[in-house]
Amino acid sequence: MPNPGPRRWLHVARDAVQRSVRTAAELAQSSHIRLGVTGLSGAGKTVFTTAFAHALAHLRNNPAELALLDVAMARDRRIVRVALEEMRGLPRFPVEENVRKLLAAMPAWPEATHGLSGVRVVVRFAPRGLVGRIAEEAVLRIDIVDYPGEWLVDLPLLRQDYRLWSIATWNDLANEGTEEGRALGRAWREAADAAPAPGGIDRRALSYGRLLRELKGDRFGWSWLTPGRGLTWSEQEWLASGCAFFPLPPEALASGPTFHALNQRFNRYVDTLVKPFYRDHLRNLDRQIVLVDLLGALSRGPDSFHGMRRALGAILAHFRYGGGWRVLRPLLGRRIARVMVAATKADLVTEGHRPALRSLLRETVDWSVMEKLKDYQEVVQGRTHYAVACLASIASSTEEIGQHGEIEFRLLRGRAFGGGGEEEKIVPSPVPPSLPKLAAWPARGFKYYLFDPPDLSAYAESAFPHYGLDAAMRFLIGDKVR
Ligand SMILES: Nc1nc2c(ncn2[C@@H]2O[C@H](COP(=O)(O)OP(=O)(O)OP(=O)(O)O)[C@@H](O)[C@H]2O)c(=O)[nH]1
Ligand SMILES: [Mg+2]
Repeated sequence: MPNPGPRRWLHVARDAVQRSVRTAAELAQSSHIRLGVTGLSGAGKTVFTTAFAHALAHLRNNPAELALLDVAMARDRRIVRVALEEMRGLPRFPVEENVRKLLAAMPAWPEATHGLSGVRVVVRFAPRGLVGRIAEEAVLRIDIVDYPGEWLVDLPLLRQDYRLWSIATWNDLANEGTEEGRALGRAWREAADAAPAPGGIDRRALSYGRLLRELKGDRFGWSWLTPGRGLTWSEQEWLASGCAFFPLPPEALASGPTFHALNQRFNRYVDTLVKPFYRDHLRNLDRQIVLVDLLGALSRGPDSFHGMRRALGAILAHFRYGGGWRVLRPLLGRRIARVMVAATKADLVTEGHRPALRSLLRETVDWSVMEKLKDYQEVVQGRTHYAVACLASIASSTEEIGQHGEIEFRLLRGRAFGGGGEEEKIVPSPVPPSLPKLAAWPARGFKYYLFDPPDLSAYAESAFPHYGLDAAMRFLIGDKVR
């Protein structure tokens, strides 16, 4: 009788080799993406993240309807399963709760974000090609962090100290924006033209906070004023943080107890709030979508539009682009390999105006690469893939043809914003294809109207109606699901 010992040993060895080849193949095909969703407050980050996670979670259910990622992949049913998980150390981003509110009989947009939260979307799929023959399954993990847009505006503080910040802010309050906004800034400066005694610091901080709110509000929409938490926190939270600061007149920026106290508060704010936020959630991104609410800024007027442009420019200077090789990451840190810049809420204009929206976006974002994107919607520069797009994460309107006498025109139909479900028809303003100059702003302004979300009850198990979400997903993660 042959001795079974060596043969059994051979079987065990072969199984072990096969298993490790399979694991290596799965690992080679698996990836982990930190997807940065970047945008000022109200740009559409929370709606995007909700729609993105909801679409992926139901990718298996509606392959035909959704041209997401790679059509063949969905059609071949190669998506094995998708799960939404928490990210360690962060409260869970409430995808399900946001979806529930959107699916309700009286659907509602998610509320403005007040703190940090995160979600990990885990996509298990059957890889294609040689790897597919060896490995049964690969995994794509996508991490997204949501935060209040106001926190982004603080990034320039990382490169300033209190003295520099104070001089620049004091100056901007009187010289930026339109005359009406400036008048408000000047009035505050006149009332605050000397350093307060140490006992009056908190009172002055509160009055600066109120000025920020007024200038940030719909009337002016100055989105670049700092500190951002002065806007998102209540007055009590702001004072209790021990970080409530404000600018002093330049001649008061000498030593003295008030200057010293404000300097300390500024440093505490940057060290305990701005730096950790940047280090933990913004510095090490792999992919990024920059959401820009051009239509909202145009509607609010020139202060808002040009202020948004300025804030965006200062923020984007803090991200590191350049893609790069995985093996060099420990040495060089992560760099963003793919970035899409998208004009959000594109459903608030008719289709014919979206090319103008895209071209306005190219001029608004002050990157040299945007020039190349004039002719192409995607380019590669310095090992980073760039794309420019129009996006409606959730389309709230449908387009119709209206008639006035002999003349036909395009209009939008949707549920009036805050109108209890009432439908209305709207003709939005044309979109200016290039930067409107402050002095040449149209007298009646630009009018784009928000809608309430539409009836989404049919979409509990499938992606919401959208414009361009599939293209965004394909660009941002499609190459990782092969
Ligand atoms: N029509 C339409 N409206 C949208 C869309 N995305 C966002 N909105 C509108 O814009 C508002 C703000 O969107 P959010 O996603 O909350 O914005 P955010 O960037 O998270 O803002 P913060 O949390 O304040 O930083 C929503 O309440 C909607 O009214 C969209 O895809 N289509
Ligand atoms: Mg939000």
